[in-house]
Amino acid sequence: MVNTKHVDYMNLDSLFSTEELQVRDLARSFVEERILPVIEDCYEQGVYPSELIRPMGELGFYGCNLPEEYGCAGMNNIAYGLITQELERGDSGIRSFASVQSSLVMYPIFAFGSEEQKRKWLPALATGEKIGCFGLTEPDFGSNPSDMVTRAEHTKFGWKLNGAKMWITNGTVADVAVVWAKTGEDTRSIRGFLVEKGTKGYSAPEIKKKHSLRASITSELIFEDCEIPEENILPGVEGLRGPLSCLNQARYGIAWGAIGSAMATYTAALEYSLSRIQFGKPIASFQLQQKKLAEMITEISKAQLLAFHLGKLKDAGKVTPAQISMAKRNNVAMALNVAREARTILGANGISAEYPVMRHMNNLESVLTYEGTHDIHTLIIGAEVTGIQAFK
Ligand code: TGC
Ligand code: FAD
Repeated sequence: MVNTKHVDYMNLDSLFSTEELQVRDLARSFVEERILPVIEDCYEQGVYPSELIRPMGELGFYGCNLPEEYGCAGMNNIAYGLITQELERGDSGIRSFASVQSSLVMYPIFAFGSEEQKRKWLPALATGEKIGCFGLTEPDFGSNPSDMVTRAEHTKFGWKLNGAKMWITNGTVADVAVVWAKTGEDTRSIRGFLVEKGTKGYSAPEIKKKHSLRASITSELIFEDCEIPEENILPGVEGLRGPLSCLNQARYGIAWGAIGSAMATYTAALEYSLSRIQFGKPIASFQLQQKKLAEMITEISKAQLLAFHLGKLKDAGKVTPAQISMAKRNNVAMALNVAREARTILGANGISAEYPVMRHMNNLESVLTYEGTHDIHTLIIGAEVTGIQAFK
C-alpha cells in the first residue's frame, strides 16, 4: 500500500538516530493533536494560536540546539531541523514563531549577550514564558540592511534609539525585541539592542490585511527617542556580521521547515488523487497526474537529502553561509512548486480551506521572500562560485 503518511521515499529514517526520531515523532504528534485541529480557523481569523506557545516551550522546541545550562534542550542540529520540519508541516506561521524565538532572539543573546543577559532571558524564552522578536528590516531597506537608518545615540544614561523596523514577526506580542541599529555612519557601527516591552518611546503596531502567514503576528516597530539602558546592548558583536549570523541559524531551520510544508501538500494531493473519481477511475490512474506526483516526491526527496547533509555539516562546525543559502533557496522554491502542483491535482477543492494546500501555498510566498529573498540567495551562490558580488 502507498505510504501517504510519512513521505519518506528514500528511507531517510534509516539515517536518523533513535533520539532524533523520538524528537521528530514528539513534534509530529504535537502538530497532529494540537495544531492541525485549530490552524485553519486561526488562519481564517488572522490570529496566532497563543495557547500553544507555552506547550511548545514545555516540549523543548525553543532554542532546542542551545545548551541545557540556560534551560534549553541541548539537541543537535538534525533534531532542530526535524522539529522545524514538523512544525511547518502544520503551518509556516507556527514554524516562524519558533524560528524567530530560537534563531533570531535566543541565538544572538546566547552568542553575543553578556552572562547577565543570558541568565535573564534564555530560560524564560525557552519555556515560552517570554516572547521575542528580531528587528532588522526597515520600511526602505529589506534586502540591503547595510543602509539601515535606525540610529542609536550614546547618552549619559545609555542609548537613545530612533527609527522604525518593518515586517517584524511577533513584534506586537514580544517581551523583548532584538533590534539592530547604527551607532555611527558605516555598517561596522551596527550594534544589537535588547528593547523591552513597555520602554518609553517604543511601540509595535500589528500589520493587518495579509494574504499570507495569517496565523502569525507581523508588526512594525517604532522608536521615538527610546531610552535603552547601557546593560541592554549586546556586547559581543559589531557590524552586519551580527544580524547576518543569526540569519544563518534561521535560514537553516527554514531549509528543513519548507520540506514539512511540501510533505503536507504532497500528502493531500496523493490522498485526493486516489479517492477522486473522474471518467470512472481515480485521477491517480491518469499518467499526467502520476507525472506530477512523481516529480513532487522526487524534489521532496532531494530536498530532504540536502537538508540532512547540511545538518551534518552544521553539527561538525563546517557549514558555510553560502551552503545554507543554497538549501534555503532550493527547498522553499521546491515547496512552493509542490504546493502549486498539489493545488492543480485538487481541482476546485484546491482553493478550499477544507484542505491545507492553498494555506501552505500562500504562506510560502512569504517564506520565499523573508530571510533573504530567492533572488538574494541566488546572488549569494553566484558570488560564491564566481568570486564576484553582484548585489550592487
Ligand atoms: P557583506 O559586505 O557581504 O558582509 C558584511 C559583513 O557581514 C559578514 N557576512 C556574514 N556573516 C555571517 N553570516 C553571513 N551569512 C554573512 N554574510 C556576510 C561579512 O563577512 C562582512 O563581515 P566583516 O566582518 O567583513 O564586516 O554585506 P552586504 O551589505 O554586501 O550584504 C550582503 C547580503 C545582500 C547578502 C545581505 O545583506 C543579506 O543577506 N541580505 C538579505 C537580508 C535578509 O535576509 N533579511 C532578513 C531579515 S530577518 C527575517 O526575514 C525574519 S523572517 C522570520 C520568520 O521566520 O518569521
Ligand atoms: P526588497 O529588498 O525591496 O526587494 C524587492 C525585490 O527586489 C525582491 O524581488 C528582491 O529579490 C529584489 N532585489 C532586491 N535587491 C536586489 C539585487 N541586488 N539584485 C536583484 N534583485 C534584488 N524582517 C525582519 O527583520 N524580522 C522579521 O521578523 C521579519 N519577518 C517577516 C515576516 C513576513 C511575513 C515578511 C513578509 C517579511 C518579514 N521580514 C522580517 C522582512 C523580510 O526579511 C524582507 O521582506 C526581505 O528581506 C526582503 O526585503 P523587502 O521586502 O524590503 O524587499
